[in-house]
Amino acid sequence: MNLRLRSRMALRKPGLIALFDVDGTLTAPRKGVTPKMLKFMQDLRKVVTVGVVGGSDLVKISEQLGSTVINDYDYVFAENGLVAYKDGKLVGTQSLKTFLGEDKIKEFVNFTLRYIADLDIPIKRGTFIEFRSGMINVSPIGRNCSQEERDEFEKYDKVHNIRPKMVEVLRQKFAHLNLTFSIGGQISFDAFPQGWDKTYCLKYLEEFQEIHFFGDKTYKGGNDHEIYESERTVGHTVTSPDDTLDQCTRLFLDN
Ligand code: M1P
Repeated sequence: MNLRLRSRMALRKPGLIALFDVDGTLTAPRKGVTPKMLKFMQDLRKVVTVGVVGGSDLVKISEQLGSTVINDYDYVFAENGLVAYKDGKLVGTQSLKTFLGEDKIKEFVNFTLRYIADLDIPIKRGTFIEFRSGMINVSPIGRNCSQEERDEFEKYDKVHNIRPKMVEVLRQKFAHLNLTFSIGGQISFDAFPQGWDKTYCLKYLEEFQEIHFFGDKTYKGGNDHEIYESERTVGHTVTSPDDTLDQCTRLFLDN
């Protein structure tokens, strides 16, 4: 960090952090950040500490927010904070493999793949299960569908409830694993142990008394709900990246 940046940051309001979800909050779903938002975040970082917390893994967050993301924000929490970076350095990871063990993971993967095999949806592609550090991501259409196919699936799912129905079946079948299922994006859902939702990242933010969280899926069942509701945060619901920009300007820059 250069000296000018360091001295500007010394003026930032202590004890306060602005924490942002990614899809629908900083960017359009699974799309790249706009130059306007990038510039805004740089300006905001001069007055408050900033962080991002996404459901996606770091590869996807970097595709969307840029390859320098871990240095562009004070905190970057991938996979809900199960993979955590502070000041560009990895400060913690959680392992689903260690937590659940291979047998339970295999049971889950086998059942889920069979369920998808029997699913009658218009198109299927590849990568139906993505195993991550702290969660399993399941996509009925397959993660390597095109953008157009992704948008079509999202529309189809809204009518036919493919994901909610599948989640209900898995929730019952794997009740003994105490998993949380979260539909955070367009084509998939995440499965992780209870408590490994976005509130998980708060354990890295003990030094902050005022944590402003901004997210679009703050409703019950959305993947921003728990952190939005947490008594440790001041929750803000946004409707788009532009709304994030407006709300933050009013809160942090207009005085
Ligand atoms: O917005 C967060 C979600 O983004 C992706 O969802 P999808 O590919 O379904 O649009 C995934 O990375 C998912 O894990 C994440 O929660």
